[in-house]
Amino acid sequence: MSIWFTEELHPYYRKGVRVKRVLADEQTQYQHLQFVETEFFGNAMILDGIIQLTERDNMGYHEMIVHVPMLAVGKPKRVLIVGGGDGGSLQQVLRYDSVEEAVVCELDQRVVDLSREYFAASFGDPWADPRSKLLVRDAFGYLEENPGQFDVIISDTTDPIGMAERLFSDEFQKLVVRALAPGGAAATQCEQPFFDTALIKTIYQSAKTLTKNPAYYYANIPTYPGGGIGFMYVSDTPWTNGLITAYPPGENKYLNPEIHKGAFALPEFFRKELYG
Ligand code: SPD
Repeated sequence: MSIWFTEELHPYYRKGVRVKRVLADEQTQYQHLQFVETEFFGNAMILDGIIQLTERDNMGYHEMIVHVPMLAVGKPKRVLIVGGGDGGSLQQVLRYDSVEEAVVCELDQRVVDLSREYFAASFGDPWADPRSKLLVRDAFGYLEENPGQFDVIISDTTDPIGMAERLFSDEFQKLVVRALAPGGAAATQCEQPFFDTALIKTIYQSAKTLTKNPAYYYANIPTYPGGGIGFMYVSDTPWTNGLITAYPPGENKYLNPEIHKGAFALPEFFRKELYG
């Protein structure tokens, strides 16, 4: 049997992947959680009807959201991942020998449990690393309690719908910047230039009032709307510092020096909108 899964994040745009079989389908305390085996993209996790990641194309997302701020900072020791219960960002963070602690603040334990099962072939078990610390709780309170604590903060979130909407607020961004150590850097999942221009602009303008060198960058991920997604880099430290930092041990599948630089090049309509 083979079926199409179609996603409609925006009311005017749809995309689909062919699914071989459903691996898990449950309503957790927070959301509708599904794992499917797809025809081309390997296993995929779907939350409330929206594809979060697939085994085949997640590397563009996880390598870019993690390594851009990590390389800019140089030798990050303490890292916080907000969301990220699938373990993909954690796996990339743990490649750095300098990392002493990687805290993951994930609300939904079931996302962690089922990802450990269905993404084991891709991510191994990053949770077993003694530097990993899983906190099953809301990130707002944790950020409030930890000012100046983290060299890097990665907001590996879902889309700004329902309970995730406030992770795209000014209030959240202020807490993230406040939780950074001096010279620290944050990267946050920041949607799609064509579909979410106004939201991205608001987030950039807020980042600009909080830090000296925010910038937007982009990665190609075929299973996301529009074929890709962007990130907001938020820091006093320029992202360009990362261009001269050696990569951590392990293999990059997406990032290379040209991609790193090119990711910050924006289409003219969007560059004007964002930077004026
Ligand atoms: N429109 C889909 C955006 C998904 C962003 N979250 C991905 C989580 C991967 N760790």
